[in-house]
Amino acid sequence: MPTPLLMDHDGAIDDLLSQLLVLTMPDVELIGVTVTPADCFIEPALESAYKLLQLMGKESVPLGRGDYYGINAFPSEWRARPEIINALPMLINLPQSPDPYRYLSAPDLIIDRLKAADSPVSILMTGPCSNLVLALEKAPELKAKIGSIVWMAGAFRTTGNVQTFQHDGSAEWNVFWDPISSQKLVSYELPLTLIPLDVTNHVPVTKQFLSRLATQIDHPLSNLTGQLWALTLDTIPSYHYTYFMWDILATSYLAIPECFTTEHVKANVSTRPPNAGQTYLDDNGYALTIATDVKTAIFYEYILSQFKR
Ligand code: AGV
Ligand code: CA
Repeated sequence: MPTPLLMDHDGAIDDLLSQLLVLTMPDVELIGVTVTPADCFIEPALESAYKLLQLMGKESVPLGRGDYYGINAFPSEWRARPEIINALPMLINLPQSPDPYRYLSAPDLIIDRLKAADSPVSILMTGPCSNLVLALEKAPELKAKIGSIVWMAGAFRTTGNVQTFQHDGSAEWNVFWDPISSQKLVSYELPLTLIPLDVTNHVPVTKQFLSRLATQIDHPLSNLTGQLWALTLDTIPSYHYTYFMWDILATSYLAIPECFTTEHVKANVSTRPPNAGQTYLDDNGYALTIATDVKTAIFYEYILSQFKR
């Protein structure tokens, strides 16, 4: 029996790549996708999410619309990038997607799907965690329906990737967007595994990887994902950032957990300047698991083989 999975993502290119990757996994049954308006604008991101479901023959998977906006907005230049995706040749002529304002709100879809589940649900988050926290505040009894949570978030023994005013650079963006919800989620002590920058720093999007992917171009998924990844190479501002396989690595954890080194820690989240959104180890904090290392060669091979289907 495949594990039921709820995915919440925030519409950036690697989030959409992650949604595709989930749809290639035989042991996972996607029971809902919710989108957070963080690293995206919500309407084009929901359209992309729907198109990718269509492409994989899974348009029956329900989508939920994130209506809650976090505390610290992502730069608009990043949020606008995914618009290009809907115009790619493999996606532009798919049947029109539904009006995004007809979808359930994201927390309501999460509640609905958890309620309906008759076995423990896995949750994958590749953006901020606000939708899940809103759902669990509204229906706390549904925590019992959650089997595990995997979240691309945080930075523990490495620097963060937020560079902005009133900030010391220690936070990772998915946590920084809504530090209050992040702190709440950690405080619930659910079976939570974070895939932080400590481990995603090991997996940049490399030309070598893209070149190998391009040799499989006869497979439509390799063709499309190769184009999506190519769009990430001019990430803004390029002198600061490399595009990493942040969300893709977190998603892979569902399928190849044995390739990761993990550690059980106690940790907490700061909600105030100068380090709002910093995730830090703290003996008086909350129990959670963090990934600290990954067998990178096996990981890249796994991605190449999934997109060869
Ligand atoms: O902090 C990593 C998270 C991941 O979920 N996102 C991108 C991934 O989807 C935010 C982010 C950090 N640096 C970025 C980001 C960049 N240069 N461009 C777009 N998003
Ligand atoms: Ca993301």
